[in-house]
Amino acid sequence: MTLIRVVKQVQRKSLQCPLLCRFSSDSSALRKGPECKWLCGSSQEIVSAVRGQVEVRQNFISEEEENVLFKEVEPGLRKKRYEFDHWDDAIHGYRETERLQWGVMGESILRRVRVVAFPEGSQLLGPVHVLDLDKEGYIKPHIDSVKFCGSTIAGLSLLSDSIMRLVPENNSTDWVDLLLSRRSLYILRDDARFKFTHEILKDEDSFFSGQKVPRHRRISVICRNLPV
Ligand SMILES: O=C(O)CCC(=O)C(=O)O
Repeated sequence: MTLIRVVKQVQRKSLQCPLLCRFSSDSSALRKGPECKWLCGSSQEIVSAVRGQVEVRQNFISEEEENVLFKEVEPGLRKKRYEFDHWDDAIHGYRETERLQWGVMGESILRRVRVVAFPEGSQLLGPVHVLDLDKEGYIKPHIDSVKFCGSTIAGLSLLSDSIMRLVPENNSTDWVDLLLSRRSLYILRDDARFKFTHEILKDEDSFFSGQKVPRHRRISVICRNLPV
């Protein structure tokens, strides 16, 4: 995994504790916001800090489009084994590939991603990164390499819901959770991408606002821009 630099792996208390999630469900400010369906955090301040720099577009692709992308990437992934044993890897239980050429429908989905996610004129990393997480797999807290990736990361989630957690690099007690529903598109920009670690929680820790979010096998299709 060349694109990811693990910056820290912090031992944090189990954050599925309903008390810690109460903030999101009790806050009338958040309850009124459209993003409350997919954004919660340890405090109002931390949620405000990422607002505008994180976005989840639920149902960004249809079931048919999910199937098209799955059929494109599955044959290549199937040739590889899930990797579990590298203790120092940022990812546990994964296989991955990169894809430059897509079929007509795949290409048109990716065009839509590029239009909504990246600043106009942004130079994009050519190959699209495809990451297949086993049901037991998870991604540890990391910040993507600033050498290889620019200000924006955009990913489609196939096959499973999951929780992406962001933690400020300089304060590991605060956190923000994004509910990445199956077929959604998430976008991380600027400080949310540079100053927060991000991770995908393992199934046993996968809760949103106190509600269990079962994590199955999950494939993400991730686009990035280049550093300026
Ligand atoms: O699977 C995902 O959507 C997240 C991937 C990730 O953390 C990364 O590529 O930096």
